Amino acid sequence: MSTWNDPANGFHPLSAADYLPRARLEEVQLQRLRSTVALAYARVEHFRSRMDERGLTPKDVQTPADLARLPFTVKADLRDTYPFGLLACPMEEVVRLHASSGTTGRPIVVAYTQADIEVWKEVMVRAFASFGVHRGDIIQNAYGYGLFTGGLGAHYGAEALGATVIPISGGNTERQIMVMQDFGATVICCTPSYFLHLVERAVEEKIDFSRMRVGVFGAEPWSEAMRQRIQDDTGVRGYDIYGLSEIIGPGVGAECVHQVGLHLYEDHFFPEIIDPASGAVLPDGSEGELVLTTLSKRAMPMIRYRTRDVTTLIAEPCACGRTLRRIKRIERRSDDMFIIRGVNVFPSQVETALLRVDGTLPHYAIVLTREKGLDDMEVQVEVTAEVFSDKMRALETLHRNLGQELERVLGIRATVTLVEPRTLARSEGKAKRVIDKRKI
Ligand code: DLL
Repeated sequence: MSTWNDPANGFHPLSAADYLPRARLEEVQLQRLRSTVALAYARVEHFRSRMDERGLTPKDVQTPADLARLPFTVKADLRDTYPFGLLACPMEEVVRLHASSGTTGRPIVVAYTQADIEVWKEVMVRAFASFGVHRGDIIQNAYGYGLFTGGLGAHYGAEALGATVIPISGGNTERQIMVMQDFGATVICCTPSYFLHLVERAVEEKIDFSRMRVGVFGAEPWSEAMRQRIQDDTGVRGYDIYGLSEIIGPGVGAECVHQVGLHLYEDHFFPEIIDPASGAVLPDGSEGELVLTTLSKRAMPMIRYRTRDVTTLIAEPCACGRTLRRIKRIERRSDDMFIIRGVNVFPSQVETALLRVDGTLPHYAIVLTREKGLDDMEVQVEVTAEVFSDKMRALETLHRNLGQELERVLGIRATVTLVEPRTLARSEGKAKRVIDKRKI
């Protein structure tokens, strides 16, 4: 069905799956949904026991509406089954592992069979094609390579598209700018905030952006104002790409050239929008939390995964002719996770790190700032009265230990500020830990 790799498609490979009549798409979805539920029930103890508790078997899922009878899966389920408890295939069939932040000290792990990698490649090719990226393009892939899904996800898609990939990974701004110029990159893949930082530096150094056409921006929220700034200042058209490790990585959905919402690859991922408080499924057009069920994943099928990303499903047809429904850009989450330099951070992870170090109190505040496009995170933490009254050396040791522990848990550096006892605000009810001063 998918023709993205058919040479007869010519310069702009487009996938037939993007344009399926809705009725046909829904048939494909239903068939894949039923086999996913059957696979999860047969092979994954966690899903089987959750369904058994409700007296459900895979036969109870006959229509997409029946999906709402199944329990949700949440990040904590991946933590509790760490590392391989949700695998639906023998380990020998797993060809790749990735990981993402958990809510405490441990990451969550995701696994792929070769067939899963093929699906991932396919959706990434479809995303690149919908941005007008093609064979002949030179793609500077500045998403991080490694356990993060961004680097390798974009890489495999870009290669399968037939484009030239520069696997530069994240960071090292000087080198990014040099490569951008000397290799003549026409496309860049990175977080939108990092691109802003690159632009700031490049403008200072009078770098010419005229060869670069397209930016593939995702992994963190960004605004329409930010897109306009990028497009006006550089002439690079910025496209939004969405995804999450638990579902596959980048390529769950992507904009088309009209830039009016992200088309979801509904033949591989089944979306629902729910009320985050009650869990009730909401109709198209309502704002709520996006819940996704994978339709073709084999190593780690995911049933009704609560993404915590808040958006709206748009069913109206798009001018591009794709029949895939769209989601509005994701501006916020229904939990307290924030993203800094592309890394997901939960305040509970910060707390885990702080509590591992003696001499601190569980009172802290996290201040996020953005200077010249570069995000910074400051952790203000109250010290105990004994440490406070003690010698400078004790404070310095504490300061260093906190910095090291935070970096160990989060994988990124933070500025640590020690403050006097009883100086940070206490809140009644749910504590507000994060002070986000980043503008756009
Ligand atoms: O960020 C995958 C990715 C890589 C997407 C590169 C796009 C480009 P995780 O590290 O698991 O995976 O983080 C997933 O990041 O639940 C959202 O909260 C946020 N996020 C991802 N894309 C967007 C976007 C990758 N386009 C979490 N807009 C998700 C807003 C995004 N938030």
